[in-house]
Amino acid sequence: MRVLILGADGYLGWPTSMYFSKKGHELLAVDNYFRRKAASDIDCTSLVLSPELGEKSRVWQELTGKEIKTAVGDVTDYAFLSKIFEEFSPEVVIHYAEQPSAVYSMMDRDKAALTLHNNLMTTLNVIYAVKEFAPDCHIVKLGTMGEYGTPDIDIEEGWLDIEHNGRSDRFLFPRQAGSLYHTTKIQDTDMLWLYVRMWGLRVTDLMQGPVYGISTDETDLDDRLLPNFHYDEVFGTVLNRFVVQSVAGYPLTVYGSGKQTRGYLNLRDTMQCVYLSAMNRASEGELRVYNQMTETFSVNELAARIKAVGDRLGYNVELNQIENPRVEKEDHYYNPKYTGLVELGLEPHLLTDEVLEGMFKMVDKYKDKINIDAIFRGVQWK
Ligand code: USQ
Repeated sequence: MRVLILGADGYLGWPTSMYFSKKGHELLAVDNYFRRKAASDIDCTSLVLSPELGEKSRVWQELTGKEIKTAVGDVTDYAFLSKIFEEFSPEVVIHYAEQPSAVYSMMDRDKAALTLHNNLMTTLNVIYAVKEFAPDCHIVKLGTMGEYGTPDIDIEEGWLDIEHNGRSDRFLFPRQAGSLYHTTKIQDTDMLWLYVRMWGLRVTDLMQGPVYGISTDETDLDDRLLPNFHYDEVFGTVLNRFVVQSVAGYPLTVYGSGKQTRGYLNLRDTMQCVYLSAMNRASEGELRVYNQMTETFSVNELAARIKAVGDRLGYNVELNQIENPRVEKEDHYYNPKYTGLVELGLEPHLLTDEVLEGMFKMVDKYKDKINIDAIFRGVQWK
């Protein structure tokens, strides 16, 4: 398949590019290095600063003999994206080209505006480019479990059948986001659903929970192939942060009561989920939604698991319950369904002690690069 990956320099984008390439697909990996620049502007660069796309692709080819074509440019620039679609004619586009941090989107008005503009314009441009240049192309879009929020009812996989005054219909599951970033993902979904109905597009929307992990089979080949891995307050996800904090001897930053529960998944499973979605195309005129996660944990459960493994490895992990800088429910019901991707063939890599040990080992190699000041700055959401 001709596979176009947008946002290919990111934590998920680069490992995904290698995953598809290894399986023999023709890849075009695109990025504008937004996250590298944004992170460096606020002094929180990745733990491992991987080479830029062209160099990573050269290393990949040297080690595997496989080619990943690359292009540097901004997906909000429709002329740039049109040219990419016209020349490459993708059969599937994996759309990761978004500002991915909830915290970043809540820092100030400029970052809120950038998040809104970037995320909505990239999605709109992908939709138009597909219609204009590759109408049969399947759009695989990364959404987030955070679109649903934490409602007091079970979370279905994308859709809800509602009976009202004796009649019934099927609607997108009610959404209520916890940040402006999460709101842009809801708006993306609404936009995709509109154009699925208008133009018969094929779309898969993946509602992903927080991802953890640093390596995949492909990154294991050479450290220059490692993904951009963030542990700072703005761009790092909680489990990755806790492992880095443990290695740095920084007490784990448990926000509020620590009872906040989310659906997590291993980086390796993101690869599988995206791949399975691409190989099993949505039908014409279908918006298919999967909840992309493999198990649920509260923050306290994660902290306890990491402390147990860290202490056994000799790190003497401490916990610090701090006032929650975010506005979120701390004690809530959480019961999402997530069977769709398993039905497609997902074989989950669950969070075992062995997985955590692997992460500790990897982070320890880069211990000297940890910037303590980036770990917690207390961005207030109020
Ligand atoms: N948390 C802590 N301490 C920390 C960091 C986070 O207690 O040091 C808590 C948060 O308050 C939250 C939970 O851990 O309750 C998860 O936070 P997170 O930073 O790992 O995840 P979040 O900000 O929600 O965003 C991440 C990704 C985003 C993705 C989302 C999935 O950055 O791209 O969409 O996870 S979800 O959380 O399901 O919305």
